[in-house]
Amino acid sequence: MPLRKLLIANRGEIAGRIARTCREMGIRTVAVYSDADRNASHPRAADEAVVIGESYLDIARIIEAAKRSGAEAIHPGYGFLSENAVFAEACEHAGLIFIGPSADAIRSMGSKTAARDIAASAGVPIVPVGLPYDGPAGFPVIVKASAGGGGRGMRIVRSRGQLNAALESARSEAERAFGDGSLFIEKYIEGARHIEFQIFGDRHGNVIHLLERDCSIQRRHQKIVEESPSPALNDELRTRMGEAAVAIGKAIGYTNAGTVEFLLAPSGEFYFIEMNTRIQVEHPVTELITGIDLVRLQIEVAEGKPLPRSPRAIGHAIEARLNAEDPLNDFLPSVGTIHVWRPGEQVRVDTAMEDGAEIGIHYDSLLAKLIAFGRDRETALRQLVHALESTAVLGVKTNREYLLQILESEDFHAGRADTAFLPTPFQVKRDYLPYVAAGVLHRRDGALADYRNNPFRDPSMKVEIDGVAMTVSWKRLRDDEYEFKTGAGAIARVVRTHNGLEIDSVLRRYEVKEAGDEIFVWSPAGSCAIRRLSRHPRSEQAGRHEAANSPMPGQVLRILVVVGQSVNKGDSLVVLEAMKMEQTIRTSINGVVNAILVQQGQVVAPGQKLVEIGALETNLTETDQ
Ligand code: MV4
Repeated sequence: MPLRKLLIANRGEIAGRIARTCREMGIRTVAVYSDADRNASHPRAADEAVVIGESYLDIARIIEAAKRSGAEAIHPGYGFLSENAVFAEACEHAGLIFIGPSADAIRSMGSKTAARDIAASAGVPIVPVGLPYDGPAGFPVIVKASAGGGGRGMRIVRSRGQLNAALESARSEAERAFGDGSLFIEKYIEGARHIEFQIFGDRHGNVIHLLERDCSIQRRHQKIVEESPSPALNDELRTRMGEAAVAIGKAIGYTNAGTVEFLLAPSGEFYFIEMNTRIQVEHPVTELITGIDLVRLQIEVAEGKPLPRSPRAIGHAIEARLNAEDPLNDFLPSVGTIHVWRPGEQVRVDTAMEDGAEIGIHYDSLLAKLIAFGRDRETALRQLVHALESTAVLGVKTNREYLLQILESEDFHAGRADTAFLPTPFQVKRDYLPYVAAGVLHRRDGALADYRNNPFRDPSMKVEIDGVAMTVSWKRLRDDEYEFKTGAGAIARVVRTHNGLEIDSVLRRYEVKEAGDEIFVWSPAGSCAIRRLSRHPRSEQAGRHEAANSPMPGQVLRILVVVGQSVNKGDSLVVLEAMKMEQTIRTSINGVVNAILVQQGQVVAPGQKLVEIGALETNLTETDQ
């Protein structure tokens, strides 16, 4: 019986994406949204929507919403409950079709060690395991959490001396992340690439693969650039890895969409590492080269339809994940209002963003996926770079320039990027004058341009950009012509025109948005947030106190100190969480905890004081401490 109504148990870009395919299929959709997502865009992407309270993990509320709305099926998307066997079972028990694999398949692949055993039994190569008792020959190894994936609880260990500490820290991280601290150890494959195969199983025993995706470019195990096909595979290797992926699917009678992850060693040997039993963030690159809508195929397989024959692929697709994070501040999350949202054109854009969208700390940092398709890799790459350069986001910091740095690097261009390619430190050598000139001159009313607090001096402004404080002054030469200077001596002649700013004879367009004490400036060459600083430097705090401030917006997860406790430089004080990432705040001085200014669970803003430390009265010199 063809489906008529489907509930999407997810949010953000994937919710809108699933709704789009359902609309094309003539299936009515029900969205669910949390209290924090009341004004998000995804509820409007569906035919109707139901509020489900605090969390997208509330199985009872989601099932109840499906029953009340008359939905016959639930699509979990990715993340949240998408690999939760209990949820899959709850759907079936409620008479709802779960758009995904069986609960048993989810369960069997949920344990990384059980998954390895299944792969080995299917004759698929797995990474050699075991403690390297036979001396240094066994190193390096990698410690992994049996219950985890995606890098949580993972440690690379290069010598015996590091092993115990690594096991201890991996165990506690795995305990915290998965409630299960059990670990296993593998031989670490140096310079490996992360190659994953999309597989599909139907309810007639067929299992096919839809080729591979190269996901080697990850930052702290978060994928940021993915492509298909992989520049590292030849047809022979592709055939063997595809057969291995299908063999694993067949070994467990897999149905619906799944992804088999491999490591490809520089030697050309490949090893199974884990299997994901859901649709993945990066599925669009597979869709663009095969011409198959994977969400449509998921629904058709769930309706009992047979799979198509394995597709022939054409061309090349590359995806970049645009995140709300600050590459110049350790990629900490960036929150705020999206005053201007204008993604690049000529590429596929999967997003839930729009002008005025609020970016908070509760959900992950993904703003959009930009996916370019071309007849070959160079064409796709050129299109993606162009689209990213013309993507304007004003109101939050993003990794746009970082993505451009990766895509334009020689290693990426040559297809040499393996898992060790990152973290290339993000360098930005920017001439800030054009951005400040754009910020000052964007107000036609001259409110900033003519601002001066001293009639005998040129107008000037004290600002901070990318964490660098500077004073910029300017003077009007004639009509719309100005001369701008920085305290460091940089100078530029700027003419304001209707087409943008002509700076030292080069015309560029800028987009500017003021919000509070920040001026967001965007140009194709780059974007930045200019924070206006008060003219009078803050009175130096008495040297006796220091407040540990929050470096980012977040929620207080754990408070690790008590009032009166002595602390040494580098000791952990508070753990914050934002966008599913934990950040430990440490003290930068020796002292005693004078006051704890926050409570567990409290949401804090960037710069907010968390803990006050009284400096120790000591004449110890730095070297003695
Ligand atoms: C590995 C590995 C090398 N050797 N296992 C990363 C998360 C999960 N998907 C599996 N991952 C890896 N497992 C062995 N035996 C390399 C990765 C890996 C990786 C490791 C460190 C830093 C970045 C990485 C990116 C992709 C894969």
